[in-house]
Amino acid sequence: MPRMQDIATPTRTVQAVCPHDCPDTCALHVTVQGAPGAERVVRVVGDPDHPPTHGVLCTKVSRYAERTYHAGRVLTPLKRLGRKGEGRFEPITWDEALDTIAKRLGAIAARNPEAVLPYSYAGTMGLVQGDGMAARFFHRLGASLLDRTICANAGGEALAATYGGKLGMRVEQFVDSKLILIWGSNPITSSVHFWSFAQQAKRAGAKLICIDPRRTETAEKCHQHIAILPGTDGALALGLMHELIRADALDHDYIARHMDGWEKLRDKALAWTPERTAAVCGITADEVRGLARDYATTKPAAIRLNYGMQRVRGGGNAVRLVAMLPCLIGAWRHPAGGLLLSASGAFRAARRDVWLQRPDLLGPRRPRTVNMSTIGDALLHPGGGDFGPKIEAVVVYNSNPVAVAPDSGKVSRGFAREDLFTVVLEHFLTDTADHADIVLPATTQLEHWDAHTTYGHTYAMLNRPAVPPVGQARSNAEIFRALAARMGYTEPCFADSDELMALQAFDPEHVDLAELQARGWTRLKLPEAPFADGGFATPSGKVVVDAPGLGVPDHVPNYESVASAPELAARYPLAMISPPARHFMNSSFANVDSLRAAEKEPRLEMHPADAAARGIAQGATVRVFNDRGEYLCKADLNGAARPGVVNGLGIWWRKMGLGGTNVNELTHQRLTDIGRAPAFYDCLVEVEPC
Ligand SMILES: Nc1nc2c(c(=O)[nH]1)N[C@H]1C(S)=C(S)[C@@H](COP(=O)(O)OP(=O)(O)OC[C@H]3O[C@@H](n4cnc5c(=O)[nH]c(N)nc54)[C@H](O)[C@@H]3O)O[C@H]1N2
Ligand SMILES: Nc1nc2c(c(=O)[nH]1)N[C@H]1C(S)=C(S)[C@@H](COP(=O)(O)OP(=O)(O)OC[C@H]3O[C@@H](n4cnc5c(=O)[nH]c(N)nc54)[C@H](O)[C@@H]3O)O[C@H]1N2
Ligand code: SF4
Ligand SMILES: [Mo]
Repeated sequence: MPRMQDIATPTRTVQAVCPHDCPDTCALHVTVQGAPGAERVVRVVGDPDHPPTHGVLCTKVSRYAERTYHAGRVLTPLKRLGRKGEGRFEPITWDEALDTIAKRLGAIAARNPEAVLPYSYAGTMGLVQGDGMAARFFHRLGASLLDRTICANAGGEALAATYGGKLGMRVEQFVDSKLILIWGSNPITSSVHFWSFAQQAKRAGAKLICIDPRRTETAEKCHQHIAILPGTDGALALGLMHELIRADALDHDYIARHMDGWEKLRDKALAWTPERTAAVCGITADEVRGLARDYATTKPAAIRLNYGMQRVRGGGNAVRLVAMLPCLIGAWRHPAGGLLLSASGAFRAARRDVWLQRPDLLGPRRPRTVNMSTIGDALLHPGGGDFGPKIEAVVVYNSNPVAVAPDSGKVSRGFAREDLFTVVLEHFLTDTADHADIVLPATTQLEHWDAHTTYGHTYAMLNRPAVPPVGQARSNAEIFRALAARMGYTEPCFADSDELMALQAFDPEHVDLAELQARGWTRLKLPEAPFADGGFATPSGKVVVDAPGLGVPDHVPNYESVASAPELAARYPLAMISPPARHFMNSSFANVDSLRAAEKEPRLEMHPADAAARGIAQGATVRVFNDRGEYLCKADLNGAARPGVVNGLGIWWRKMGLGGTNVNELTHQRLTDIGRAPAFYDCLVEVEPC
């Protein structure tokens, strides 16, 4: 907000990028005001010239100044005073903080560097403040590697097994689609710019169909909503194939030239009649037939898949099956046909990962890999056997695992271990930071350099710092650079500045660096219709049906569902999904008052019949529980939940929850069929009034 004395002060605008784990990766214009050295951000708006995001921001990031100048911002290094988790700290100097950390990590690494674990995800998706200098540091140390599976790995590896990479339609092309299946995706919440393209298509006559267990705000605005049971998308895809075969709606020429092994899948699909499909998916046979008819006859047909459908046991197989549908009808022939889950593979050649991350600093060492999705079990492991050494130190940046990782009762017990040395680089005292021995104040996107790729469009992006660091904050890269110096690492790469790393993050062969620096963004040179004539990124150039090590895809039922686990369902009969809250970004923004006010309070959407059977009224406080734990929240009978399914919206900070837990107290650590990812939406619970 402008202060009175600044009203007359001239402003300037800085070109920036939204850092969040959102497919849209908006270009930002940051307005700065004040004398040099004392500048403040007064406004954050979208860049109207950036084609995929055209000047519009979501509510969350238009409040970015509020987040940056939040009273709860960590402004100095902190040392823990109370018990782990209590959140009591005292300020210390940077020297004391860095010396303490270097001494502890050095001592552990002298015994076995694999006992040190870096833990990070996509608090920022930047190439510099993500795994740039941090990766160099941990490679040089020889720390354990982290398997970054928590979000997109089931779908990502499934797509790679099918198309050869995370590749798909150009998002701008959806405006010309005539049928759009919005499948496991709630773009009004999670990708507003895709939604605006879909709206344009709708105005031009396209039909929009949403396939989602929840009646989302997006489902409300589509022509049709098919409310399938969680974890049954693979069955629905097979049922659609059955109908495409039966109606002979297949593009035989496209299949013959660009698919490898269709016959093997064809036999499987023939067993999935509309009746069988409907029974598994919890919908009607007419819905299956109608959807197949629309998909076979409306051209061009496009599928916007998102990661919602792959957070179940069979999520990888389901994505493989859905990804084959556009090949069967030759939808890829048209630029506005095909499928988009993630386009991040388009940047593979453009980003200079090896230079940024320097895996060569490992030398001959081959550290073990720890899966971030099972961090609860990993921290509680006594060490030994296949696991390797007990984890003695964790360095967390860009992530809030105590809130976001599954089975969080175990995660918080792991982080509460008195013998664990924990360092957290953060903006705020999150649930995870509360467990730290040392908290280090990190800069936000408005205070540091970065370079960005994205998974929702195909522009390379550059973020310039708008203001100097707030308080004593330092960028992640600056912190790891300083730690490297304390540890005595003398390789010249530890002297690279943030600015140099951001400006050199892309390969000039693939990215127009002059345009990137001048405008803040530049489009990758890619074909309008990527697979119009095949050319998939697989070794054969064809879509792979029978993938090495994976076989022919099939419907894989949930670990936990009424159909697949009847004994468990006798005690816990409701399937719970926990999709994103509109005003939060995972657990980020849960502490921004205006956004939390918009979300009101932790809630569980229930179907009125499921609520009535349990004596639960609208707004009542309920106890949601299973063998793993309990979560207290408010029942919301708003019409969004289908019978048998409850929706626990958003990842609230545990300490804001009525009972000190959040929805992940109920989720488990079993992994998906492909990609070693969490099955957050594969979860049975019971609910009672409280
Ligand atoms: N506002 C907001 N935006 C976000 C996020 C956020 O937390 N808040 N998170 C960001 C992140 S980290 C990511 S990875 C992206 C994408 O994150 P996604 O989680 O893919 O986000 P959504 O687009 O909300 O889509 C998920 C949808 O899938 C539905 N769903 C759940 N289970 C199933 C199922 O078994 N089958 C089907 N068909 N649907 C199912 C849910 O009800 C939900 O509507 O969004 C990003 N954008
Ligand atoms: N039940 C359930 N659980 C889920 C999901 C779900 O749908 N349901 N979604 C899952 C998904 S898709 C994802 S991606 C994960 C997300 O999990 P996380 O990646 O952990 O995401 P956030 O909760 O947003 O936490 C990011 C943290 O990074 C910090 N941060 C941001 N920028 C910087 C920076 O520049 N430097 C430093 N040091 N810190 C920074 C923020 O303040 C924030 O606390 O959660 C997963 N968990
Ligand atoms: S969170 Fe997504 S929609 Fe919002 S500003 Fe960032 S990139 Fe844009
Ligand atoms: Mo994610």
